[in-house]
This record gives sequence, structure tokens and C-alpha cells, in this order.
Amino acid sequence: MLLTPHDRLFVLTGAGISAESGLATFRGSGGLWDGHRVEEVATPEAWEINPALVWRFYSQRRRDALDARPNAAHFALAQIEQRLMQESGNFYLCTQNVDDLHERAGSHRLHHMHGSLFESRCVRCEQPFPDRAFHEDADCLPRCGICGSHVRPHIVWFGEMPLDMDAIYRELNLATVLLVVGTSGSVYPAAGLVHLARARNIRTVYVGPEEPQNADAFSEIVLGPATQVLPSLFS
Ligand code: BJW
Ligand code: ZN
Repeated sequence: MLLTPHDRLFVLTGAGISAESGLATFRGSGGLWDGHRVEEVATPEAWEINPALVWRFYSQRRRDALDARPNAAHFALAQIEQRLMQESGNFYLCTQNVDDLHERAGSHRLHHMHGSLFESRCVRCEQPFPDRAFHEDADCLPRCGICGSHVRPHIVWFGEMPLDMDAIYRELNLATVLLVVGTSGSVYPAAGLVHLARARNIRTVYVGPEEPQNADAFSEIVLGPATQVLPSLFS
């Protein structure tokens, strides 16, 4: 993919980019957690009914992410960011992932639209804070030190507003190329970004082993695992 000094790259990543680091994706084979679909544990309703189950799910996700290492695809995006930031500053990475593998690969201009695995927040005070603990004891779920209310994962669940959509739309408006990596294109508003990009006639490229659900909206699709495609995509 040739980028000129006038190009501005917007990258959107999904669970597929972390699959080769050993982290499970949400849909397809291996997409279940302890017999539950993601829709059953990643909703405000699930939290209301069974906060212990939700904390068990996210504690296991914290363990898995802590054990994982960034892969060649995460490093390739950090490298292109470094190059573009030196040349023009024309780079933005928006991830749906809540793991920290992009940061650990060296990405800086990064936004986690669905929240972060290693942050929690009080349901009342709402201020997120770093939290790497495992809350797996149903009789001892975390409480806010200030007001005593329940503490929940700082994660965007179905029916909740993704974080800082204004910044995402602003960055997409400035972009000349949208590169989407490893997402099934089934969860909105992330899946709709390609439609907004197409409406502006910007180049839209998808990378992953299979076509996403919103494949029709892409101008180019490169089929293959992210670790094989991304390292040579920008050379
Ligand atoms: C590889 C690979 C390799 C494998 N290399 N690739 C009807 C129509 C439109 C919208 C709605 C609707 N009904 C309800 C809605 C709204 C709802 C929604 O989209 N629901 C759908 C199920 C239909 N969305 C929401 O509720 C969102 N909020 C919202 O809409 O607010 C209102 C609003 C209005 C207007 C503007 C803005 C807002 C919130 C969505 C929250 C999503 N939360 C989750 C869980 C929390 C995070 C977590 O716990 O990790 O986020 S759900 C889950 O799905 C997670 C992911 O970030 C997200 C996307 O999944 P992703 O990344 O695409 O993973 P998979 O597993 O689906 O796909 C993996 C892909 O990787 C596959 O394609 C593989 O091929 C590929 N792959 N190996 C590259 N080696
Ligand atoms: Zn509080």
C-alpha cells in the first residue's frame, strides 16, 4: 500500500489482530466463554443480573491478556505510526480491542473505543482508574473507596455509547485511507465507519483471513492473517 506525504491513515482494528497472540475472538470457532455468548456477558443487563459472572469473565480476560505478547501485526502498525508521525503526523489508530497489545508494541496515537481491560470505574462516581486485579470471589466484589458503590469493568457493553465517538468521526473526516484489520464488521458503530469513509470516497482496505460482513463497502480486501499481511503492506 503506497502512502504519499499527503495521505492520512486511519486504522481500525478488531479481535482478529490479537488472535495470533493467543487471545480468543468473539465470534466463530472458540467464540464462546464458559458456554456463554459475548452478548450474555457484555451487557448492562448481564451486569445487573449477575455481576459476579461478569467479573469472572473480565478477570479471565485480564489473565489471558497479561499472558499474551504483541505479534508482528501489532508491531507493523507501531512502525508505520512511527514513520508517519516523523513525516507528517498523519496517523490515527482506533481499536475495538480492550487488550493492551497495541501499547505494548509501541503504538501511541491510539484510542480504545470499547474501553480498556485494565481499567475499572465506580458505577456512581464514573471516573476510570487503573485496575489489574482479578475479582473472582463472588462474596468479595470490588466497591468504591469513596461512595461504596459497585465497581465495574471500564468496558463499553452493548447498548452503551462507545468512547469519544466525536474524536473518531473527526479523525475519519481528515483521513484519506481507512485500513481495517481483523474485525467481523458485525458490531456498530465501528462496522459503519467504512460506510462513512466510502461516502467520502476515501480508499478503504480490509485485512483478514475471511471477508467481513460489511465486505461490500470496501474498495480492497486483502485475505490473509494479519501477521502475514501487515508487515509487508506498507513497503
Ligand atoms: C483475523 C485473524 C487473523 C481471525 N488476522 N484477522 C442493529 C443494527 C445496528 C446496530 C445495532 C443493531 N442492534 C443493536 C445495535 C447496536 C449494537 C450492535 O452493533 N449490535 C450488533 C450485535 C448488531 N452496538 C452497540 O450497542 C454499541 N453501542 C451503540 O450502538 O451505542 C449507540 C450509538 C449510536 C450511534 C452512534 C454511536 C453509538 C456498543 C458496542 C459494544 C461492543 N462491545 C463488545 C464487548 C466489550 C469489549 C470486550 O469485552 O472485549 O466489544 S462486543 C465485542 O464485539 C467486542 C468487540 O470489540 C466487538 C467487535 O468484535 P470483533 O473485533 O469484530 O471480533 P469478532 O470475533 O466478531 O471478529 C473477529 C474477526 O477477526 C473475524 O472476522 C475473523 O475472520 C478475523 N480474524 N483471525 C486477522 N489472524
Ligand atoms: Zn464511587
